[in-house]
Amino acid sequence: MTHRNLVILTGSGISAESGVPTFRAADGLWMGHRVQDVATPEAFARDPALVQDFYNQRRRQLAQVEPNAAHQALAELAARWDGDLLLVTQNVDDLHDRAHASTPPAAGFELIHMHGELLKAQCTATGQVLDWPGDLAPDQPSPFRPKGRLRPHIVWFGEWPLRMDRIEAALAACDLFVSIGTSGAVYPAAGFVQLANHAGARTVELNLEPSLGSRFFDDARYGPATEIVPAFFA
Ligand code: BJW
Repeated sequence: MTHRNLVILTGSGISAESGVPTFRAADGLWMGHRVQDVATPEAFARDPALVQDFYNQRRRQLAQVEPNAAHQALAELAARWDGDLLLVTQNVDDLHDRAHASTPPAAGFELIHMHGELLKAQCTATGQVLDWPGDLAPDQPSPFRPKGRLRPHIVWFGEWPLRMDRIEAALAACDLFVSIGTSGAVYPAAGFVQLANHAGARTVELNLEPSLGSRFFDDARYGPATEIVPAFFA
């Protein structure tokens, strides 16, 4: 069967071989902090210095990593895909963006960062988003009016992921859904496979090991993303 409407979901496993740690490796510890202690609105209210520092450090680390063969394989797929291709990433790094910048995609392509982007900041008063202006102080003033503070442009636990209407519409219309490098532990992304199944799509998991939702997929390939992603889309 020839597929035309493709939705790809990626998680931190696709960036692991670039040197970006996954979330649930090392017991969910991130530079000594439990992710749930820093990635919440409550944590930002309680200890903005800790939260801003956590994200400032992660932004700086991004400068030291590069897209890998899996990001590149998706960029090459997007360049030749003759249909709709929605790439939804849970990752807040910019490795997909960089891969697609060097291999421009065809017209039907769109990339959505559903959990936000490390290289952007958001005004707490207006919700406006701007490019990261450099390390953020705990009470970094926003340039927008009415004046708020700047926070990381990150979807924390309990907050609504971005562009969900667009993502759900694409899932309802897709005929192929491929999930890459995600554990299936965090909703709503973990439920996308069932929405795609409901739409009648073929569903495929590409991961290092079976995810929590592996039983919902029609098919799977297990191994490092830099090997199985280029092979699957060859
Ligand atoms: C490799 C590899 C290699 C490794 N090659 N593979 C329904 C049921 C239960 C709970 C909920 C529910 N609906 C909502 C919730 C609550 C919550 C949630 O899901 N909690 C769970 C913990 C249970 N969800 C939310 O709060 C979300 N919001 C929401 O639902 O809004 C609606 C709402 C609003 C208000 C009230 C109620 C509902 C928001 C979730 C935001 C997620 N944020 C994070 C942190 C971002 C900030 C940051 O980066 O600092 O996003 S959490 C973290 O997990 C991060 C990731 O994007 C996300 C997913 O993780 P991922 O990418 O899957 O990583 P890992 O580490 O888990 O897995 C890596 C995988 O790669 C593994 O399988 C490895 O094997 C594999 N791998 N090396 C290939 N080389």
